Order: sequence, then C-alpha cells, then structure tokens
Amino acid sequence: MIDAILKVIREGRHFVVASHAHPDGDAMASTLAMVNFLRELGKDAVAFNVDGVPEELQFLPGAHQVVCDRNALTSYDAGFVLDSGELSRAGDFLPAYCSLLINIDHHPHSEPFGAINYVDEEACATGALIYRVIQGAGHPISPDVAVCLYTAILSDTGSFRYSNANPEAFSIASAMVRIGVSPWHVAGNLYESHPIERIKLLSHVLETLSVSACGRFGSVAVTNEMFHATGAGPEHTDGLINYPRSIRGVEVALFFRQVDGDQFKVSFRSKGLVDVGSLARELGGGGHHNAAGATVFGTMEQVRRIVFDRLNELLPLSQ
Ligand SMILES: [Mn+2]
Repeated sequence: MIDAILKVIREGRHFVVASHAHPDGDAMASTLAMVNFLRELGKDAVAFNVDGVPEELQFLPGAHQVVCDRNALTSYDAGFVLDSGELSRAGDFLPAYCSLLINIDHHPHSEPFGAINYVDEEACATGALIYRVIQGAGHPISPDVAVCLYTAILSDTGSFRYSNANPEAFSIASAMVRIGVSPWHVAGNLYESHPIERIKLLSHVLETLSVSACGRFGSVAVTNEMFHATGAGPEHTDGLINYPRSIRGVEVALFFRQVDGDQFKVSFRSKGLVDVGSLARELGGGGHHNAAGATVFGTMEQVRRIVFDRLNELLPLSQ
C-alpha cells in the first residue's frame, strides 16, 4: 500500500492535500506534514481545507499557505484526502481537480473513495500513517514535518490520554522530540492560547450542564444566542464536551450545538461502554466507537429527549 503511494508521488509533480472540514489537530497537521514532505522532495504541493486553519493550529509550518477557496485549485496528478472518513467531509468536488485520489485514514468505515485507500483503524492518528509513508520513502523527517506529526498525534490521542495512545503513538512522539520538537511549544499553542471569547462562551455553556438521574450521561449545549452574547463562534466550541465527560461516573458525554433554529449538531463521547458511533449512524451521522456526531432536528428539549431516551435504552444493556 505504501509502495503504491510512493509510486504515485515519484511519478507525479503537482499534488493537493486535503482533509475534513472544521479540521482538528490531526487533520490539519497531517495535511501540513504531507505537504512539507512533498515540497522537500521537490514536488509542487498545495494544502487545501474548505474551512482553513483554526487559530490554535496556525503555528504549524506551512499553515499560512493553506488554500480554502476551491476556485484557487488547478489540476493535480494526485489528491491526498486525509483523516476524512468520507470524501464529502473534505469536498465532493476534489475528483474534478485530481487525476486520482489517495485516501489515508484511520476512521473505521472509512469509505474507499480513493484509487488507493490506505486505511488502518488501529493507527492512533492519520499522522502516524503519514509517518509510515515518509519512513517508507527513506526520507529523513525534517524539523517542520516533525512538529506536524507530533501535533497530529498529541491532538488525536487527547495528549496521550485516550485508548488510541498505543506504543506507536509514543514511539513516533519520542522520535519527533529527539528530532527537536518542543512539547511545550506545541502544547502552549494548542491548549494555552485561547481567545477570550472562548472562555466567555465556556461560562455560558457550563450553565447548561445537565447530568441524567442515573449519573451516567451528561451534556452541555451552545446556542446561537450565546455566540451573539460573547462574540464567539462554532470554532470556539472544540473540547467543551470534555466538561461533562470529566464528571465521575459519566459514561457518555453529549454536546448540543444549535446550527439553525431547530437544527442541532450532537457530538458524542463515550468512555467505552456504549458504541456512540453506531448510535450516531442510527441518527444519520457517523463516527468511532468512542467519538461520533449527528445532526438532529427539533427544539433543544426535543433533541435532548431523543438522544437521552435512546441512551437510556442502550446503557442498561451495556452494564
Ligand atoms: Mn484523526
């Protein structure tokens, strides 16, 4: 699989590297690791993301050249789609610009939309798969690539706290630190550079904290009114689900975000007993066993009721 990818890289000259909308640390840092690697090989490589680069990831090497306007795309020998699960999350229009697509991902049920699909759901992060590709090329990891790969893995393992923090996660991180990555530099940018709007939003969001009578699921919510009141936006909501999740006894945490009047995006985080990925698919969404999302229609109360009722049915079964 890696050989097939390396052959495409060797034979091509112009590449685009994309990842899913609303990119997280793994999506964006994997994109930039790949782009920096391709440029080091003398290739012409463009990083693309429909939503651009979130503030906390703008320290990554190459972040300021990320393209978010599809009209700026030209034609490419190959397009890499990273960490996306399905093509539509990165851009349904990408095939029109690329002779072929390469899907590199660690999401279970990742759709085989590429001519090459390098999917390993055991991998801690897409960044780990990019590391394997670069290793396969026998190319030395540059300091720029190293900071990207370290960030991808740090971010997707929740700072090495989640169950995907496997030996490979630590071994790649260790190699990256040996190359010169400063863990404090990365962590400081990722976790201690919040805009004040986010902390103001947090104070509103925590007011909505609710825990079920059984104590095993908890939620917080954000409404458009809160965005107006604080000047914050959806980009400032990452990680807010960790507050209900961090409560002792809570098995499943939920985050409700109002998209429109009666449309809510629901994020799920499970500590393992409940497969929230299948629950989310039942609701028309998708995701992993422990992290998933779906869009549900109704008033805030109706949406909460739909999801809580379903969880009530699932939780006793999983005891
Ligand atoms: Mn990922």
